[in-house]
Amino acid sequence: MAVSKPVAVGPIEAPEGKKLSGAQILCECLLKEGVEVIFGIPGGATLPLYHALYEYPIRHILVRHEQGAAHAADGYARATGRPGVCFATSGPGATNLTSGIANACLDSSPVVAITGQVATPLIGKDAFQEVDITGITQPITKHNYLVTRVEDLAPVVKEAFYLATTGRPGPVLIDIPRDVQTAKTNFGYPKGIRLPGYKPTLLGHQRQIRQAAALIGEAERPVILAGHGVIISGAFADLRELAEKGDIPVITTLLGISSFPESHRLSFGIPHTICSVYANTAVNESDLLIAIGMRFDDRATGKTSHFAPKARVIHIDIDPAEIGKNVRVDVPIVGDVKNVLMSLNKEIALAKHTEWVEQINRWREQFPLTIDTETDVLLPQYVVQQIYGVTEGKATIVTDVGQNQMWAAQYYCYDRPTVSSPLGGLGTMGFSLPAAMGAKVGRPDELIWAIAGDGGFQMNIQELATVVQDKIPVKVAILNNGYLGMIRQWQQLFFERRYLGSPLSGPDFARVAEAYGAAGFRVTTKEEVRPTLIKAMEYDGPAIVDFWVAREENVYPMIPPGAAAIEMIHGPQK
Ligand SMILES: Cc1ncc(C[n+]2csc(CCOP(=O)(O)OP(=O)(O)O)c2C)c(N)n1
Repeated sequence: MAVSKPVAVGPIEAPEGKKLSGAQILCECLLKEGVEVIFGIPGGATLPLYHALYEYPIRHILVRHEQGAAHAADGYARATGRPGVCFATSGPGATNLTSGIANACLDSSPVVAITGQVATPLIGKDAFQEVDITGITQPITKHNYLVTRVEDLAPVVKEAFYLATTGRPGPVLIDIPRDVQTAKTNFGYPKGIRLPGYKPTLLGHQRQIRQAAALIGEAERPVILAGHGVIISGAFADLRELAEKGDIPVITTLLGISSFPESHRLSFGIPHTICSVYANTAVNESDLLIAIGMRFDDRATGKTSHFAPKARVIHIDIDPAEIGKNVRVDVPIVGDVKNVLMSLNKEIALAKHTEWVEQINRWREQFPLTIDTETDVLLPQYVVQQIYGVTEGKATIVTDVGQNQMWAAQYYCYDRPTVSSPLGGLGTMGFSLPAAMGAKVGRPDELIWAIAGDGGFQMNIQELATVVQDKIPVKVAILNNGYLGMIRQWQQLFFERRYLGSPLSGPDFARVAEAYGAAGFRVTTKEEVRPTLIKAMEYDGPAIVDFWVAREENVYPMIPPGAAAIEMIHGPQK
């Protein structure tokens, strides 16, 4: 089993004069880091931690499955910009965290996961509930630690929070054996960090910024591709300035949704395997892509060899490992998005691309995202539109994965920065309820709607107990189509309609919600949608609305597997 020591330790504050146990030291450190809440489940290997935590002013929220703890910490982190913390015991508690940790890793979310481990003399002996969680999570964390000496604990925690939140954020795991939790030492919290091998580049290189400005000046059909990095670095105003000054159309990735107001005249949707025709066409025809805080995920590009064939590429990202990883780049700029955009905006001249913007508008008119407004059938797109209408666009939307996620991306208009947190990279079913719970805990004044499919909702349905017990008034819309809908859509379009494994039964979700102590509603007609949404929002507690939507509705446009973005299937015109 790998043993990590803190790589470097800054000066330690004067000890406070008394010895503390490892468990108390952890709590002191969490307080120093400003942690206000922990999502977790206790076990034998974390009981000393819980014993100590009892005396500290940090809220503990008992989840019903550790995957829920990791997603809640992730949802909290996305909603607040502060690190989210989860606790799990050794063995199965720790392994249950892993989907949530991997999800946070792929989406650059600062989660600090703390696990109990068997006592150090038992490590490597296949002791009861022993797993090598640092080994298991090595590829899905930004860094992880097994703390074998109580003296190392405070510096490790300091480093863990620093690593999780700086540079490209990501999850960090700290594994603490039981005997380290009970051993005592003088407590002191390091004031600083010295990590010689870890120095995120924050300022972009001026020469490359000037080169980028020159390319922008020459471009006739430029497109900005804005990603999650814009949100993480809080560069909303800077992105808007770049777009407006250069008159450049903006397309956001799935994780970049809300980085640019979608009602803006220069906003043109999302390029994706499943999203808007005009966004994919604009990228295909563009002569300059300005990719900002995004990583050219295959779902954004389709077949990369055919991606944006006419464009030169400027790529701005804080993580140098992303540059040139998936697509060829002409001008790389490594740095924090906000810093780079501030410098770039000083270099670029006022420009107009009237004809190009009009051309994309014509594509939008030609291939609009439309829904059949005449039908009496309850369409999932209609439900999302109504959620937008009732919330006046002011809700934080947390989605699950599948068709529901795509409709939430297409039919809610995201105008406010930082408020949406759809999951991107791992696509973990079961994310929405626990992540919405974490977001609501972090931003109690925010209206939080989770949008889920009936499949994904059943994957972490148990967290209904948590939101009821802890009085966390999230609202959940289940787009219930009786299928693992996205899977059925693929089977229909590419696998000869062999619907094996996709038809799905479920409980009466409204009654399940009530059984847990939440409010539950079922909606089967269009007329009921709006009044029921209002009732759910007026209810002073968690509320679940089960929408019985059209069973075989598809998400369009869609790029077939292995195809280029431009080869998308448009779907029937409505
Ligand atoms: C944990 C996990 N298992 C399997 C999948 C594969 N998968 C992707 S979408 C999907 C269907 C989701 O169905 P549902 O939650 O009902 O949502 P819908 O597509 O109908 O909106 C599945 C099974 C996944 N993304 N995550």
